[in-house]
Amino acid sequence: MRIDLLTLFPEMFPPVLASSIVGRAADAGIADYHVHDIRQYAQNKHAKVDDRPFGGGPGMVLMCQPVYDAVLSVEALDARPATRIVLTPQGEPLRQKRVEWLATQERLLFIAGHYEGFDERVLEELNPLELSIGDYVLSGGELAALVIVDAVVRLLPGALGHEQSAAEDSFSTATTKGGQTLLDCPHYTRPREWRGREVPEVLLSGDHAAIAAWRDEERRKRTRERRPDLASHPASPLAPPD
Ligand code: 6GU
Repeated sequence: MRIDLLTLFPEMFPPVLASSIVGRAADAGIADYHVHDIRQYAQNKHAKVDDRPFGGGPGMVLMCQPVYDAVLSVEALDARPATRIVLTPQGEPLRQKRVEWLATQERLLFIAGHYEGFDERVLEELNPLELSIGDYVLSGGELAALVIVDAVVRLLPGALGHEQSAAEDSFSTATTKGGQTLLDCPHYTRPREWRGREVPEVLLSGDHAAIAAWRDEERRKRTRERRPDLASHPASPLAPPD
């Protein structure tokens, strides 16, 4: 998968993209990342990319021209069509289903804005998928783009050492089979006792059926207690009967 990232703060990306699973995926040739500075596409001599909002108000608005020229120039660097993604708190709230769909695309192009946002007309012209990573406000789309890159790249074949874990974690396809969504169960490792706290006995029993049943019950209990919104989803096994 090719991933292009357009930003006014290119220095935010390399350390994250070189680390952990996303870094290993790049080393393995599973993903390649290309970071581009939108300011390089400014046409005025001060490399100005933002301006005051028509109608007044606080903050600055990202101008159409540098964003549009950056997208078209970057897209021309590779023949594969890009799925365009704009990061904005006004976007579709990101969920694992969308992450799974993004992982099927051959090329993703992220456009991160800062200031008060984009001129609406460049969004109309580019018609990107608009995504939000949650109901809180970030200073810019960069961290949101990195969150999405991480969530997508770990799903690419070969990106995780052990292919089972992507299918078993919270919100994965496996945990949502039949439309069910459950949180993950608690995990333990050595020592068997720590500060007086014991590992649940069943996990030491070697009884694989009993362990699976315990984990399933813990997941249901946690979901009910911590995320009643998931538990009450119509497709949830925790939802009350109709
Ligand atoms: Cl995608 N961008 C910004 N600026 N803030 C956010 C966000 C995105 N998602 C949640 N908050």
